[in-house]
Amino acid sequence: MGLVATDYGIKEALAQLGVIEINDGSSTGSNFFSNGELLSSFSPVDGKLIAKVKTTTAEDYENVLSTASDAFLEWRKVPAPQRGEVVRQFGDKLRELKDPLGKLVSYEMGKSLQEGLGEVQEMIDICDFAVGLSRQLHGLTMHSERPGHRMYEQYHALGIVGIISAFNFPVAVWAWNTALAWICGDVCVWKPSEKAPLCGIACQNIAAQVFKANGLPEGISCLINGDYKVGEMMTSDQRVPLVSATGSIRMGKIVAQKVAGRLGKSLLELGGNNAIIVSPDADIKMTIIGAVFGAVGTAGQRCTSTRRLIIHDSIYDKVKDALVEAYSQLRIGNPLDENNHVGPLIDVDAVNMYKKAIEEVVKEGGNLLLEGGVLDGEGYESGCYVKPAIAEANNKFNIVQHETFAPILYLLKYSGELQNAIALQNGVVQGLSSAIMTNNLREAEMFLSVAGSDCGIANVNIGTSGAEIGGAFGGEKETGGGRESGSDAWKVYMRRQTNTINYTADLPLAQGIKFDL
Ligand code: UN1
Repeated sequence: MGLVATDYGIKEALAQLGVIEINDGSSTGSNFFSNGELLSSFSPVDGKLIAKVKTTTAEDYENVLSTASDAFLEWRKVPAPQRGEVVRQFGDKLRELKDPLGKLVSYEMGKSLQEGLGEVQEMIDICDFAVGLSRQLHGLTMHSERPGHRMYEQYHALGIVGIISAFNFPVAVWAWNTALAWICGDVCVWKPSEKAPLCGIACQNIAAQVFKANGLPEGISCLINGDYKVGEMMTSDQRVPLVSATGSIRMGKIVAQKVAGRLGKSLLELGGNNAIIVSPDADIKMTIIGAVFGAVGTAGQRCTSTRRLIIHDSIYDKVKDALVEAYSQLRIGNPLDENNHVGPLIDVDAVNMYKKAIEEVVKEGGNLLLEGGVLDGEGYESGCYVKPAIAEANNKFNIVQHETFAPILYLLKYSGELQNAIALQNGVVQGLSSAIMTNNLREAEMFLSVAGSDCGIANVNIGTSGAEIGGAFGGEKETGGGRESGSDAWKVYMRRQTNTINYTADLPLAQGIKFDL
């Protein structure tokens, strides 16, 4: 079966993105060395096979690595602001191709078209950020304790950066990594999720065009495909000094141990279990908007999705009723149709996990306010569309402690002081995103203080998802501790060197040591 022709213009989008079908039944694009078994990409939107791509064998991987290594030797010599110029052009290409790429994201992954376009916008934004940064890779200077000496530090390119990304942000997370890594002088080898391989090929093609137009080797950007075994080739490879991995906590623990075992660096963006605290001083209307988007946006498949609402008992019933009412307005269906709010889950496995989580919460004593369920019938043929669920639950429930990548929201009640809500919010192993809805300055500041949220992201009067690229993105505890995207996250993509220069004719030793011959 060939590339699927649908009403949504996917075939045209794939053509615009240079994803082509070749006569052996696979689809390919630029710089694609893979010759392994075919991997099928099905759309959760309509269950149809979109295309097949070849996976990367051990031999292919060796080719990729030597291409990347050669490209690095050239790329690292290009001055950083000129690397920034190339990233600027890459951002411009993304602007040009925003529509087809956003559409492909939506069709291959299942998020709404608006969110697909928003994801491409995140790519564009990180490119702009990286362009500015390419003139700001600053190190510090220090005063030496020795006369006639100068001390300073500089940042050098690290080498090959391995990127393992997840299906839920099939293009943006790659861009957060590559845009920074490229201006830092690194080259990237990317293993996209096996659930969204066409997004990978499309992005690779865009990067390849830009490198080619600048007379630069395409190996600055490399693509490998397949399941976790392909990722393992990078985690155990000494030639890859940094592995940036986004995905589950289970996956992250394996990657971290493998990379640490060879004393490499890893940057981990793992699961979240994000809560919004709703204080008695919350604006209820804002709370409902933030909570609903956080819980059902991307069908609850963001690592920043809102999983728990921690509501003060004095307003609990009011919030609960408003929430149930808001959920009744949600339209579930084809994400390419802009009238719908909630698209499908990524695949039937995800649907099964959603069903299991709902069973679990009931078994543990939870009370379903909206019991969810899988939709069938016209438009729902893929079997991946589910109804968002809400359950009154307890933070101690095993299922509440776990991240289920689905639109299931747990309501938790607190009474008395804000500190009680903060204890619940922090009472999970994950530490990605958190929020408080309050108009009380004391509560807001307390939530942000050292005794407040223990997460990497803590918001006031905003939901848990939808972080901007300008801030460092990532979380604490089992979320993995990594920081990507904005602020000074670039530093992890470089190696720091401390330089001391003696411009005298003497050789005094530090720490006052005398060693006269
Ligand atoms: C993710 O789900 O892996 O903050 C990333 C957000 C997005 C990124 C999410 N900007 O929701």
